[in-house]
Amino acid sequence: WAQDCLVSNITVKQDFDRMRYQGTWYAVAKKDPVGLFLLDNIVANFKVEEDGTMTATAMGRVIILNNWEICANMFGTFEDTEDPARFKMKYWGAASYLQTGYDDHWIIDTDYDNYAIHYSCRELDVDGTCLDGYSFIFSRHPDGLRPEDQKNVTEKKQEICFLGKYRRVSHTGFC
Ligand code: ODT
Repeated sequence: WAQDCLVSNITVKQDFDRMRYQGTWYAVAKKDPVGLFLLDNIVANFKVEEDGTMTATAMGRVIILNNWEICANMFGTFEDTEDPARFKMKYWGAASYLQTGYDDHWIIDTDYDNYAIHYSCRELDVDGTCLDGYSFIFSRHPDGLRPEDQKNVTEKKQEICFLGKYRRVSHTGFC
């Protein structure tokens, strides 16, 4: 199996179940995009609204303008696509000086109860690989991934061609 790193060849979670994905997820690792935003203490909370739309809130430490360190309150709504694990995420902040955007939001893998691997490519390179993207590794447990999930998560990091590009996300109680 030769890895080509084409974004179009990346596989996602089969039959993704948004109901089971609801609730709190703690970021344990992150591959940053260009111009990173969320630094650490990142916690996301997913919900399925009455009309079936998936939404989420997220908190995280960010540095704004003049080196102000704050805890950002972010909101996102997820637009469905033909694939249940591939969404478009529209996001904005509780305050106007926070980041807004419209990104791909793919669930690469999850077991719903312990771990999840998220992926977003913001900019495709001319050869079809990802020029600028980011990814979060989430855990249901604030203290990190279970040892038995680590091998699978490492394999998925490799499949999305981000292996070695992650940093650990600390939870210090800032947010
Ligand atoms: O932090 C960066 O550098 C990348 C941009 C992050 C966008 C954060 C938007 C959060 C909106 C609320 C949604 C929460 C769900 C998040 C799940 C995965 C990461 C986007």
